[in-house]
Amino acid sequence: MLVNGKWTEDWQPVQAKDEKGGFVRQISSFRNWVTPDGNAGPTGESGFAAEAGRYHLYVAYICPWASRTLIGRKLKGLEEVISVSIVEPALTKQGWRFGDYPGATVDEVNGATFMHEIYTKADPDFTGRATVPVLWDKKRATIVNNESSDILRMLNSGFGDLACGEIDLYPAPRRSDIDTFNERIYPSLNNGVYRTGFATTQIAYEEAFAEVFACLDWIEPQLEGRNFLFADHPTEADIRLFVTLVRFDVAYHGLFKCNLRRLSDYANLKAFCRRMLDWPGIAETVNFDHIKRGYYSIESLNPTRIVPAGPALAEIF
Ligand SMILES: N[C@@H](CCC(=O)N[C@@H](CS)C(=O)NCC(=O)O)C(=O)O
Repeated sequence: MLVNGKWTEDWQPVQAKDEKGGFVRQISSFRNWVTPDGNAGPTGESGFAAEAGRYHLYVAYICPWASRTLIGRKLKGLEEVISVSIVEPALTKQGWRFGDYPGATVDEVNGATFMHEIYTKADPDFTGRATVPVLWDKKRATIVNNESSDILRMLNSGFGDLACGEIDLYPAPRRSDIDTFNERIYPSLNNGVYRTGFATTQIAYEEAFAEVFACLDWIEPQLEGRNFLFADHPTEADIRLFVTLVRFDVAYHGLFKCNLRRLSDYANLKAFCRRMLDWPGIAETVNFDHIKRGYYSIESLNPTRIVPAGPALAEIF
């Protein structure tokens, strides 16, 4: 991670934990918003007006948080408006790296080799982990925002007429349902699988494990007879659910020891994932090779870094 702008330590040993050995995720630190007129959003400062070609997304295919933003960019038809760089799947001693691994890209905007260079470009004294996703402003040469839930929401409404208006990811009549759903699944499922996988005590592991499966059991009947959670098309809630479910059997079940059941044992959740994958644009954001290789290269959980041979996406969904 970076300390006062200097890359100081290996990524692996420095996952933060609480007094019970539970995994603690870093709070995102850049919280500005792109808005149609450049006025300030709910947090941060003003001056980030929607413009084609001005903003750039830094993502990893392995990462569920970054994948939220890749899906949002597709569903809102913003591919020509916002450019993208994709890091290689395996974290290096210096964090995420750009390069020529199949499916990854170089950084054509800043010419960086490592993601941490993007953070120090924005703030030469930055302290923290150099996480993805990052929304970068080419004009002001700074990070607009590095919190995926903010970025997903600004992709929906911050780009005004530049975005496709056909799909509203946060429809007004269902906002409180979507918020309630998001708040329920973030700690217990989206971050719950990480709390399970990175627990350093038995008790922290078992608590997180129980929450993961209680949450899946709670969602399964909600999808009975429904294509999507709150509309006849995917909303934020579906995106935030999908990015965790699609990684479940291939990464979380094995590596993170979330193994009470497989995702594919849940008929409605599995069918939901298939529908999401069939929605135009979504399957292109799912790179199973990156997901597998990325998770299984986490040395603290898999010292041999052997990547399991199975299962393939088509075998699960
Ligand atoms: N709050 C962030 C979390 C992002 C995050 O934790 N990304 C992980 C990848 S899945 C990362 O970049 N980790 C690198 C590190 O921790 O050094 C968000 O939702 O945008």
